[in-house]
Amino acid sequence: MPANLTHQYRKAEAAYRRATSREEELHCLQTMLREIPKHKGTDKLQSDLKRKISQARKLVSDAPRSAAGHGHRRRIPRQGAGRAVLIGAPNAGKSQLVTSLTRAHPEVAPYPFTTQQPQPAMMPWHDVTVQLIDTPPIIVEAFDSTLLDLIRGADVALLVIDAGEADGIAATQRIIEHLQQTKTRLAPSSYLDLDDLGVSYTRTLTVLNKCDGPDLAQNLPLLDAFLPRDWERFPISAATGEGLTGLAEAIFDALNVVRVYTKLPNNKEPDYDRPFTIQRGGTLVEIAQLIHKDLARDLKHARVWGQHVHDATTVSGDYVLHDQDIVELHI
Ligand SMILES: Nc1nc2c(ncn2[C@@H]2O[C@H](COP(=O)(O)OP(=O)(O)OP(=O)(O)O)[C@@H](O)[C@H]2O)c(=O)[nH]1
Ligand SMILES: [Mg+2]
Repeated sequence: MPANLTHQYRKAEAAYRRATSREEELHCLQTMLREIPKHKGTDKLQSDLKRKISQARKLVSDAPRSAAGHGHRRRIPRQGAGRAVLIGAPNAGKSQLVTSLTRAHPEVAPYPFTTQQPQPAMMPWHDVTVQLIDTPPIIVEAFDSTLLDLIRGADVALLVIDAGEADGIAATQRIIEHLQQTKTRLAPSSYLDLDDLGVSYTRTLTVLNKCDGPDLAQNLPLLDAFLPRDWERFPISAATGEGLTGLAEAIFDALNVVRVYTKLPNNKEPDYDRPFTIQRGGTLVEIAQLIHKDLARDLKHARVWGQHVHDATTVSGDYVLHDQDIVELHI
């Protein structure tokens, strides 16, 4: 894989994975082609992108206006610093986990197929929120492919497993294997397959739920038999709350964003209540764009406070931001 794909390319790639219309897909592919470093190592990727762009152009121009989007995608607007989708076998405890991490009250019941529709809820984490999406259970024999768009478009998937039950673990194995046959797969990190740009991998945290029960230790070898070691595991109990602080932190980390506080030149303190979040590796100009496009155009410099710089260091638009930097923008 070409190692030197830039932040701008990665950003367009992430946007492509969560695009909800053909037009948006086309736009992201064009950005990816523009941003890809042009050298021998990326020749194949460049030609794949060109092919995908011409396919996407055709789809956009062929589709009647009203059907320009993917008709089947039920859109849940993105909110907060990022999106995590909870997936898993029936009765694994997905809805209980959403209940414990948010203020929402999805139905939780001791029988399968309780959740019928994807439902968003917001998880507070320090000074930001993260969107969690509870989903209906996955049964591979009756797989609902609309779930694939949610998995593909999420920043992170939480694969919730009833680790107290051998059946729950076996069902999870079938889910992973089933997804492996589709173009939307689970993996320890998120990326598009460079050999086939249609295949998307979503970063996955494996959540071993119901660890309050007695059977976790004896079930672990069942998990080891198919779950690769580099898939991060989080033993938790959604019912008692055990392990949830660490899980919430891992969810935020997996979003791969940084929080940035802005401050007006005349104010002593920044606005701590509403940090901006941008993808890790993003620059000062991106923050200016989020505030106003004119600000990005007119930006002269900024002063930055944070753990990685001396207080009030003067920086230019290409300064790469760190988590919890405070910036004072000057035009
Ligand atoms: N002991 C124990 N029970 C749990 C835990 N989490 C969930 N449960 C129970 O497991 C059952 C199923 O929980 P749900 O949250 O409804 O499971 P789900 O994965 O949303 O189920 P579907 O919507 O059918 O896919 C309920 O009886 C919960 O009380 C846990 O950590 N420990
Ligand atoms: Mg449920």
